[in-house]
Amino acid sequence: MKTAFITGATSGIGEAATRRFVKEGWKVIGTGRREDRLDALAADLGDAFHPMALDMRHGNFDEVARQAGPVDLLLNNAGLAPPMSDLQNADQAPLDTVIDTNVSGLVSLTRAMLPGLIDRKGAVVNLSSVAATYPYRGGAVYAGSKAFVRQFSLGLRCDLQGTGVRVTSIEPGMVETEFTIVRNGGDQAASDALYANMDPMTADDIADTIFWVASLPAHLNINTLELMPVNQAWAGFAVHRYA
Ligand code: NDP
Ligand code: 8X3
Repeated sequence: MKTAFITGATSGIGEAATRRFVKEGWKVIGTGRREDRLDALAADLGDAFHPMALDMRHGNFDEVARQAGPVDLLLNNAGLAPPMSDLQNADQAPLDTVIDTNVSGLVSLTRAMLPGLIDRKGAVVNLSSVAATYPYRGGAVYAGSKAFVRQFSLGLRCDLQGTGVRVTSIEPGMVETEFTIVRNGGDQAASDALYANMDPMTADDIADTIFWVASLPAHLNINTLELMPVNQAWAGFAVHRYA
């Protein structure tokens, strides 16, 4: 039986991927901070699901890797965005949370899991974002964290050449999950407004894509994969005009 280690299994894309991989006969070790959600998943999914409470900001990642054992897939999905704000008006603490989670935790966990992934000739799938490539106002730290994830993924491919381990950066646009609720401090209405009347992608859309990437033949590596809802595209350049 193949094993996937999925961070952020308590919600959104990570939960959908957990359900998809279990349905396909994989064992899934799923992490997150909300233990009640991990317990609910365990009750629902049975023996194939192994919950592991983990805060990406301060995990003992060597111990996590020891407990997990070798895995066939590391899905680095846990992540979040700080409230939208120009940096000159932003509080520091939410920015630190994002960098510690999206960047530092992801690197530390990946480093610790690599020996087991090399043993299994497994795959690393990292959740980046279209924000890595297309900046927007108020999102500099989030975009920067996701640009790190993208470039880290490409660099990791170089380091792992010859090991058989594959690395993919998945870069979605708008997916309706708890992402925007979290970004807006729990404001469900703000999330509803963002995704209204535009058919956002679903967590299942991204889970299907991740499963497809993980199921490709061992000689084939998807380097980066960018997805958007049809109704999302790019804005033009912003031009400031003086009075
Ligand atoms: P959700 O908010 O629904 O899920 C985020 C997950 O990350 C939760 O399971 C949460 O678990 C976990 N998480 C957050 N912070 C931490 C932490 N410090 N330690 C451990 N786990 C943490 O959002 P999505 O499913 O949408 O997001 C998943 C990934 O996809 C993120 O990396 C996001 O940046 C990325 N993404 C999302 C897009 C979107 O439009 N939704 C688009 C592009 C990329 P818990 O709170 O229990 O710890
Ligand atoms: C978030 C994607 O398009 O909502 O990673 O900014 S988007």
